[in-house]
Amino acid sequence: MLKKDFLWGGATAANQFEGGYNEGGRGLATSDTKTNGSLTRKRKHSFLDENNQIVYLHGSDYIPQNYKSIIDENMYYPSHKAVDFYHHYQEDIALMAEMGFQCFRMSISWTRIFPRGDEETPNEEGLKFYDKVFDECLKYGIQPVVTLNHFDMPLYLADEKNGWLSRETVTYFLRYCETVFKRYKGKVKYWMTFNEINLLRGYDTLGVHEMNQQRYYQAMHHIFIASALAVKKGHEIDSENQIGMMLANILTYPETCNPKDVELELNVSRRLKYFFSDVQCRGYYPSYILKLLEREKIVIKKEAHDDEILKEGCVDYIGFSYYNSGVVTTREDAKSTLGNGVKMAENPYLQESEWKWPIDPIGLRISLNILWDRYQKPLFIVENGLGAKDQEEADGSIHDDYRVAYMRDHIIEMKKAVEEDGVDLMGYTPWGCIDLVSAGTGEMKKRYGMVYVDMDDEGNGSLKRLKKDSFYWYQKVISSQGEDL
Ligand code: P53
Repeated sequence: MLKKDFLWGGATAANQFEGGYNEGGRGLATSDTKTNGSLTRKRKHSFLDENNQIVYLHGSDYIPQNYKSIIDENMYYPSHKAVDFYHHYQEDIALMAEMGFQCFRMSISWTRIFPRGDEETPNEEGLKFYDKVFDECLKYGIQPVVTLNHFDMPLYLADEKNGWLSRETVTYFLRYCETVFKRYKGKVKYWMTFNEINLLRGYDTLGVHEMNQQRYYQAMHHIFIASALAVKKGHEIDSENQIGMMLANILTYPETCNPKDVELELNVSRRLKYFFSDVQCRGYYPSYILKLLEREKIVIKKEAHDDEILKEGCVDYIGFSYYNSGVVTTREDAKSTLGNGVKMAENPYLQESEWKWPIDPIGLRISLNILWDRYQKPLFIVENGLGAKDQEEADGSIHDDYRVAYMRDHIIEMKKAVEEDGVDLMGYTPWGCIDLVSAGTGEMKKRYGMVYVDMDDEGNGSLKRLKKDSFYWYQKVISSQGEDL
């Protein structure tokens, strides 16, 4: 059995869910300058190659954008309205409660609290909004699980201060964290610092216009320091706080037993994932990265106490997303690449989603075991799910048996990791429990939810909420503590 206080729930992020982008005194965030469709598709999933060129997983016809704070009236920006949780939070939280949620993962929009980022005092109206949201959750016994930074930052800090390249940003981020830790003390106990810290690359997440390897590692150093300081501060303010990291756990397999493939997979998984969890869980840079920096002649500018800060700011738990696995190969003729010269192969044993993400439930059990073996820290599956198109029937029902099948298979493997392997697992929050905007593509039709939201890719629709078949299924799963699948 899963433990008694296992947290069942669902997950969202402000810029994909909340909307109300210019209400309540909120300032612009980098995510507010992201249009939908192909532009964003090409800006995501990037990787730096040996020549400091950014390689995009979804294609090479990237249109360079060197934009500054410009919102073009003729373009559609999905984050502006998103699915309007800002005005629907009561209805949405009631739906979560009806499913039996014990927790709700969401992010705070930094610019709701500090509209430019560098103010001395926070925006009271922004703070009030989250008071209302948390109170609404607690009314139903739902624990908020809060990501402090989910794929955006104040536009002002990006454009005027060079984003995370600047040490100043650490100070501003800390001011924001301290403000919300104090304000929501007693209401929020579970936190995460940076969403998918290992996928931060673009302007939207790092706030850096022109990126190269040197800059990337410097910006990431600042993020590691900011996260560690936030963990320390959060513990000082409330010793009850549980503050985790958040890793995009993309599992990689070697294509064959050729030791060269196996060695490649080791190196890829270190650079893609374990570098980040090693720093945040162990409190220091791993040797393989120090050697890499040395070889590449990358010098990170550190301040005197940075090494101590990293040591003292280790996370309490590992939150991670798990959607799929990938295969890496040394075969020259393999066609797709992961960037960095790494070639990818197809996995003949797995089916793919409509968006070509391989579906691999066993990979979830493997991932849980790898992370548990490596760190011995509690784990929390804070994202998982199937992005798929849904069809609304004439009577308003939505038969998403494909989503139920995906979640069932993953929950089965998750339970094996707990019950048969003894992994310490805190909870499970499937992604986009109420339909929201896709991070990778800006689309609405790539839906993850158990609640349907009537809106299309251009933002048209009534925003009405409908319960899908998966809603009733998940309700049953939660009430049976994962036994009735
Ligand atoms: P979308 C890539 C790979 C794994 C997770 O993704 C990823 C991404 C970014 O696209 O992001 C996480 O919306 C992220 C969420 C995101 C979700 O996965 O592209 O934390 O913000 O929406 C699903 O289908």
